[in-house]
Amino acid sequence: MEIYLDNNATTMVDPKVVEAMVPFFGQMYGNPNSLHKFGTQTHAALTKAVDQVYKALNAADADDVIFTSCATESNNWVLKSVWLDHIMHGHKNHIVVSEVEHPSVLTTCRFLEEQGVKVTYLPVNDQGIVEAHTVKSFITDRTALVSIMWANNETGMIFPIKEIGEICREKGVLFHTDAVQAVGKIPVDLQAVHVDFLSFSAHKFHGPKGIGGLYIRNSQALSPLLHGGEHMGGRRSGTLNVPYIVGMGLAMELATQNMSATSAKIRALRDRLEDALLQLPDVFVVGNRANRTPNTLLISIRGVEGEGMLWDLNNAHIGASTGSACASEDLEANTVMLAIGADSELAHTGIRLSLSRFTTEAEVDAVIDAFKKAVGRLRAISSSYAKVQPTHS
Ligand code: C6P
Repeated sequence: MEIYLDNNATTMVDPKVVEAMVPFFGQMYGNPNSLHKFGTQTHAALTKAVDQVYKALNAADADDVIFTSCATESNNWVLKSVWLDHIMHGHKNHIVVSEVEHPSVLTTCRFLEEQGVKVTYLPVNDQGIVEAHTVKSFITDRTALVSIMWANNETGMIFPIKEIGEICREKGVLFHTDAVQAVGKIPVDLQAVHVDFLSFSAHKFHGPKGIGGLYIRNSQALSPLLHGGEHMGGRRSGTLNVPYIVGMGLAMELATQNMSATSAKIRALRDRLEDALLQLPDVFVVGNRANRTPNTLLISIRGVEGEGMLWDLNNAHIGASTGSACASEDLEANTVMLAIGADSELAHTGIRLSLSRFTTEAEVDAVIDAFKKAVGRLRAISSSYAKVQPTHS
């Protein structure tokens, strides 16, 4: 049995989504901007997908949703265009983000710092989230943008987006949220929160890779990142990727319908896994599970190097990760664990287990067994754990 517990890195495309996409590669390949029959066919499919996305997010208007190639593009677009529109050509000079944002936000901020922008990286509390009052205390009259993720990709911890949005509204500061790990996992209702920009990515909710989007409240002005033709009203040029957009529309609809029942099932499996692993000595889970996305668990096992654990799990046909997939080759300590104050040794032991609606109870039980065996084997050869072991033997 092959078991995939790395769904925060990417997900399997739902077979129903694949089926819906296939005709748009072969039979219906027209450019949706063309006026002939080939174009009108795909244009209709595009309109349906826009509808599926804006309804799933409860956006006020379909024109507020723009398709991009991925969330990395959406995040770059917001940060760089706010810099262009409000910092280079305005009187503001400051952006506020959390220190645990995804690299697509943090690396863009480093680039903007090189251009002279002042960036504040907000600290997180021991739960790994930024508190709303912290955001408030760092906003100045020169702050152009606050960008805080809705849910963290490594811990699953959910940030107080509603409160932060209210603070930004009161202060007259633009608010962006990277909702990549929230959309499709927890309710995201754009009329219940004050958010100016929101990024999402289809491959996190059983849609295809290489397609995402940016919600722009009231279609407000934001300079394009890609200049060109009149696609998406000239806001994001480039011929529209119809098969992928069709796939994302359906994937979002499937992920958000019956969400409470689906997430209750995923949560029950995640909690079963977490409870079983917490029986082991010297094991810690980051963040209170009530305020976490239902599918995520970041566990730290004293004395067990994360990479060693991944090796053993991989040999047991289980796919997991030590954290963000885009940082997994550098063998660095888990950055979120360091941010919440874990020592460097512990921060090298983090393992992220992320479930999906396709995860089964049998798979969870097999992971529990494999995990226990791996912990026993790896601790037996761990010199650092040997020092603490007498208290547990
Ligand atoms: N996180 C992870 O293993 P793309 O791939 O560009 O559509 O999404 C980037 C991205 C942006 N924000 C958050 C919060 C994310 O989690 C991701 C992708 C993966 O955690 C791959 S690094």
